[in-house]
Amino acid sequence: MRSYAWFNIADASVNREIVAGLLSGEQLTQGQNLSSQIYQKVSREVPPKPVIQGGSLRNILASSVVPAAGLPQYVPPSAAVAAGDTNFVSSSPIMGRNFTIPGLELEMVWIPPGKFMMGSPASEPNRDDIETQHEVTLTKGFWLAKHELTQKQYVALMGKNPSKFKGENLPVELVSWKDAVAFCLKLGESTHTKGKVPFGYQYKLPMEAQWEYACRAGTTTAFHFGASLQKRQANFNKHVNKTQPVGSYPANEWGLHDVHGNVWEWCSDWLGAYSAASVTDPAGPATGVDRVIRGGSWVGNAGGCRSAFRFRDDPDDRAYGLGFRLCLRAE
Ligand SMILES: [Ca+2]
Repeated sequence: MRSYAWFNIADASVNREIVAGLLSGEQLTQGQNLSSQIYQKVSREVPPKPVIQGGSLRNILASSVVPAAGLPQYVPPSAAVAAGDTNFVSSSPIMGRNFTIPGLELEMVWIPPGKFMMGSPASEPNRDDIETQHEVTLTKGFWLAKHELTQKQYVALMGKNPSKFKGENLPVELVSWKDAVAFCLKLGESTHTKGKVPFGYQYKLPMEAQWEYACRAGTTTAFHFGASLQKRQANFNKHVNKTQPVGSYPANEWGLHDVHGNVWEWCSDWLGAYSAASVTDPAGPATGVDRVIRGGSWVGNAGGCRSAFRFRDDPDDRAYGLGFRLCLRAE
């Protein structure tokens, strides 16, 4: 094991060596932690190794697929499986690493624990009163799908396609909250995933706070892109008048696509009022009438795509601008 002094996050060449050591299983000492922001910066230059041992990468976000000198080429799980590598561990979730759910080719992005300001400031244009800004701490990392769930993935597990706009890589829509929850439960019982998740973790819809935290990806502006939303950045406002294949627009800083627009995304929470006080791991009210939906859609305007914007729907309702994004998270 090597010790590392604290390092300057602006100097990626220094960090490259440190992260390369970490990826080889070495540990930070002296109680140091590599923050997600630092790792985000470095991980763009240093790819994760396809196989790691132990938990030394916990709380580190591994998202890069860019090769760097002296390190193994990152191999997508699907390619490794195709090459006969049945021990490819990235097909199972390891904390701190992205992984792909085999069978569905569903890419899951590790979201590190952290703290952020949920809601919108009073100065934000088009804000609603129910967006009271408050500090949220998320104590546990989780995985959120890189994309909205596609029709191909939904059909592979559920055997039917309810969507209005048909296409394998279009987001599934016309799914109720109960349909989305049923998908998560069934996935958790499938041979691809059963017994392969960290203790206490389950496939679920994201909590509203997790959704906004991941959508913001460290930003504080109305959109993760900045103060405004352009039609080249997201599918909204009927610019193309239908859903688009997932990933057609640029990702946010944490690698998530279409958190603004395309289809609304069900969250697990009942809609309720925010507290102005700081909260930890908020799961929403115990009871309610409508479930939270987030992120706007191809139909709606930019204001409804804001990171803080909260919308709602009856858990039995279905709409052709409403789908969901899979989450693997603790209770
Ligand atoms: Ca969306």
